[in-house]
Amino acid sequence: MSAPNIKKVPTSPYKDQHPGTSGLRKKTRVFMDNPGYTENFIQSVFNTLIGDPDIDLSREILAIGGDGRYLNHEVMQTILSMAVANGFGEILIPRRGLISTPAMSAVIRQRKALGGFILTASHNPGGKEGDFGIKYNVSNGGPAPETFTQRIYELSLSIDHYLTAGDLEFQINDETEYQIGSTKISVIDPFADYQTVLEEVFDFNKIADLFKSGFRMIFDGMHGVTGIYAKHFLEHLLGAAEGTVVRGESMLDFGGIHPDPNLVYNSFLVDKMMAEGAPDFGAANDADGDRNMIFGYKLFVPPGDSVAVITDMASRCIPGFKDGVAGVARSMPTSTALDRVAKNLGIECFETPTGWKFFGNLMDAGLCNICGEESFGTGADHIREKDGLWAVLSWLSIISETGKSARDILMDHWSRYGRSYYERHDYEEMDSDKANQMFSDLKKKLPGLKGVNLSGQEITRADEFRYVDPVTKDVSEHHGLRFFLADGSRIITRLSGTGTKGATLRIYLEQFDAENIDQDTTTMLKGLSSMAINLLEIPKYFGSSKPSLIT
Ligand code: VG1
Ligand code: CO
Repeated sequence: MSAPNIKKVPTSPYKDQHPGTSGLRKKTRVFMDNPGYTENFIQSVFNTLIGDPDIDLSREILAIGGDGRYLNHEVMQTILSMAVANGFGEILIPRRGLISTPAMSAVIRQRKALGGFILTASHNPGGKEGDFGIKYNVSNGGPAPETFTQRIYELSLSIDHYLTAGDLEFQINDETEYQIGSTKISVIDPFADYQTVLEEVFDFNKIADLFKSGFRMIFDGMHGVTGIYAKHFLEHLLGAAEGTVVRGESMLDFGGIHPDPNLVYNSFLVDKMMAEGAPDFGAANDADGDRNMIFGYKLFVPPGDSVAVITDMASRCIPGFKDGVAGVARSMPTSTALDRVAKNLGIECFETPTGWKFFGNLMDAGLCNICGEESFGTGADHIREKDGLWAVLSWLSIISETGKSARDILMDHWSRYGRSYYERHDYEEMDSDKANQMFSDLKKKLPGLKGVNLSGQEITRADEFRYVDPVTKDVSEHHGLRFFLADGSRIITRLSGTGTKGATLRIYLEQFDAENIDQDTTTMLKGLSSMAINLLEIPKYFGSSKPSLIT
């Protein structure tokens, strides 16, 4: 193509472009119906980069890809044109513009890119009436840290123009390289870099032997982007039977399903794995492939336990950890199962705010290698994102090395360490004013709650979680209210930063039992759940006390 015709387009700011827990997420229509909405945000990211005196875009590489949801293609073309106009040296595009969040993290790291856009609203539904989103990841491959997202937001409030090379239609379907003006466009393989980093961690031959022995699994791609990865890795490279991957084709609206792998939104897999004659192992990923749900035969493995088991078994079963695990981290509301393993291994367990962006500094500094979140996120320092496929390969490695079933592995774990019964109760699409009122009322009550008796149990501590990054010393505040009870149980509440309608209140419940390890979670947590409803006065603010989602 010839030299691009660069245009400076006047625009006026939108006031709501504050990236949340992970990226900017809105209803798809917000991106479609508001002129310049996408362009303003993208230019604000570029302006944040340009504002750094050490950065010269003409010497930098930018990666762009997405989870295949509605608008993926259009926004991809918009960003390409803007990246050319802003003078990037090279732009990397995965074939057909499709890439998972973990694979994008690998691309950025392996190719030393300055950063990358991932077009996804992650586990949120897609389609014209669903959600769209844009994540920006920085040069370590991880989500932009808070200081960076804050700067994007500030610049978005005063933006007055953006640069574009116009309505060019970029060829992104086949692997190729071409030049537009001074920018090189490289359409790349979406698997290669990711495969390189995974092969450094896992023994693929060993996992292949497991499948050769007749081991059966089911992988549910939920019509997001991970289906193509699961087919490539599990069926083609590791020899899992054809048909192992179900709902594997990427679809614009994910076939109408809510691509969030939990017990409610993925009842499809629950039904398959809880049935007589179920396969030995089951897993699902969310739309952009960073979340995972794991099942053994007729057994759900809770995410907080999954990361604890993987950490406990890593040095024995996963070659990348043969020298041991340096440290681990979990988000504050996540179950303390991981803390007990860390204690046993004699390593540190860091407690961070919710969102993967807080793990990056710890990993970069070599302080931790394995991380987990209660929201079905598990991962390690081979990249800087949570990684659904990594969790699956970790379990397959443990199963193949120990020769035990996932069920026996989890039961052994609980009998050695005890079990944290754990549940998250969500109240979705609530009135935002009422939710904010509830939080401000509760915060005022915090100092007086210590020693208060709650249905027979004393509150031993009540506070608001505040995080000081051990590496940068950056302080991050308002990350949830915590209530600790005399028997060690915890009630935690915070507002979601990924919703796109009203407020979503999350209540996290955790109760430890050293001996009774095979009880029903809901029954075990009944008492704690009603204590939480009373303590937080849910009916007073929201009318009903019934959560809309329990995971
Ligand atoms: C939720 C989860 C959080 C996760 C985030 C992004 O955030 O609770 O643990 O990191 O989603 O996940 P919030 O603020 O709604 O609670 V993903 O897979 O959507 O990028
Ligand atoms: Co996701």
